[in-house]
Amino acid sequence: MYPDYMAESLLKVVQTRPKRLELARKPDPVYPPMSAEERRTVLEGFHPDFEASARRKVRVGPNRDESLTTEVADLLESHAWLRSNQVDLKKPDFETDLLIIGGGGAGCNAALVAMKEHGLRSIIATKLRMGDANTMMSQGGMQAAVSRTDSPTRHYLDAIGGGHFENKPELVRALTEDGPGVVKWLEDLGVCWDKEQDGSLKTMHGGGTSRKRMLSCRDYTGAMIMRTLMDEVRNHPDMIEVKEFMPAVELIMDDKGHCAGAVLYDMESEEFFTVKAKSTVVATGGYGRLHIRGYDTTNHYGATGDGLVMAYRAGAKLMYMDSVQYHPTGVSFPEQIAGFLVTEAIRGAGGQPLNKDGELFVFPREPRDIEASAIIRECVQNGGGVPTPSGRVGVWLDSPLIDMLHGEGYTEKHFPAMYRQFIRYGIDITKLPMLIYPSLHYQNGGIEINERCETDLPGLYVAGEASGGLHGRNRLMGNSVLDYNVFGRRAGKYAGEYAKKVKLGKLSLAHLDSYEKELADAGVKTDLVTPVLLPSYAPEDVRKRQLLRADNELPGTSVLHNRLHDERSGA
Ligand code: MEZ
Repeated sequence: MYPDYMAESLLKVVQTRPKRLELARKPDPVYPPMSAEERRTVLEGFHPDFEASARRKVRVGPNRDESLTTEVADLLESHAWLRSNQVDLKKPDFETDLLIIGGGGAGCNAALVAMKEHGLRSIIATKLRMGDANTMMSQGGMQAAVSRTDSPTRHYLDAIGGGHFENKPELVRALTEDGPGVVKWLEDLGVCWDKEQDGSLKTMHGGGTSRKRMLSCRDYTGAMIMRTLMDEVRNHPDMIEVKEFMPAVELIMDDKGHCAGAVLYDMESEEFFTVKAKSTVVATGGYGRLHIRGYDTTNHYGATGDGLVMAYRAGAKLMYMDSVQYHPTGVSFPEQIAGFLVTEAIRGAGGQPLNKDGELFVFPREPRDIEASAIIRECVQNGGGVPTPSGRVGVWLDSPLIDMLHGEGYTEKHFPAMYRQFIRYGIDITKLPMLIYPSLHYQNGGIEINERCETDLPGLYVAGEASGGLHGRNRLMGNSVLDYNVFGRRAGKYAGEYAKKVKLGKLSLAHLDSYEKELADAGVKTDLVTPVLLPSYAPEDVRKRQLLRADNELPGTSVLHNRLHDERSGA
């Protein structure tokens, strides 16, 4: 339930509703969409990427001297868990055709296609359980041009416009042209898309879409897709081996510069294991749990940008790592679920963002970066936000309008996840608005790929949120769900083709030593050891005690014991 002091503001929402409802029933926009100039002004003034300390130059690696998001630069200027002499690469613990790092949607798609198209075996190594991924958490839908009034070309133009015309065109072309085929692939595997009475696919609008293009499974779209892909992977244990709680901590190269697998860390036994693979797919997702600029996040617990740092140390170039997506509508209250996603489909269905006086202050379906910036401006500059008991702030998202527009019961039927998320805390979103604020949602950039998911490093493929270039500096809703399916499948196809012909040389971790040297030469001084693996939510005083316990070693080295090395070196 909302605290009593919010009652006055809630009353204003009720008072302004009849007028807003009348407007929403007309074909015209409920609020004037911004001009290009207005968009630029709000972005530069209020998007967190434009804050003075949001970016800094990275001092090492393939993107040296480029301005990156500060937290990403910190992540890249960090020590590895391992040095080359700590692991014996002569006798790898496991060998496979494809090593797939990450057990979300992209990774599962890659393994399935490598098996179905090439008859190849994969190991999926994942930090938590298979499906513990942002894939599982996406709600509102997947874009694909399937309706009679739509086409891949229109989808292409929307995606490029949303990305401020900076997207890599060949990637957008692959995304939009493969879209309809992905819808069929998923349906054939068992995904139950929402349908109209006549059996055709139901489509909705999302921010920045010129046609209704959002396919959904109510607001459990990601859960439905992930469950289906996982079932299919589990159906083939002879071809796809899943190693859970075994994150990769470093890529292995060969002496010819090919990527040749990875070192895994068994979180239960605390041992390192080596995997030799003909090709390697990084599908580790994004970095929401880095809590960039202190923002809450919609992301799952494991989203710590592990693939970025491993690939970067090995020499892969990153793209657009100065750009972060804040979802306009994360939960601001109840604070137990602060940052959780409130799907954009709520605005697609007619939900309106309102200030503390119940007034609309932005067109509800501006592209994400614009919408988020307008909400921040309303709270920070205009004083239009509603404070929460613990010092957060938010604006209302008027959800009761949805049933008024579409008929009683619509919200509970089409947004069951959202309804449950709030009713647990005594807030019935069919009767009361939600209090929301932007929440860190997506890594717009990532490891640079081409349309075959290839990186600068032969044998290293990347798919899904870990990759960069597709979305430019702003992704539209539903394009990430399509992204991990399209490029997960492509990674399986092209990494498979490569695996069939490559001849690997001698395995090596020499790049780790070179990177350490580069850090020293650049004068970088840091305690940070990465990949982060699990984010720490311990407060400062607890952290200090943890450091003392570690006997002043680098934080984390006491946690990760290199038993493999100890055993092999007889220590
Ligand atoms: O693409 C997304 O980020 C998505 C589907 C999120 C949402 O608002 O539901």
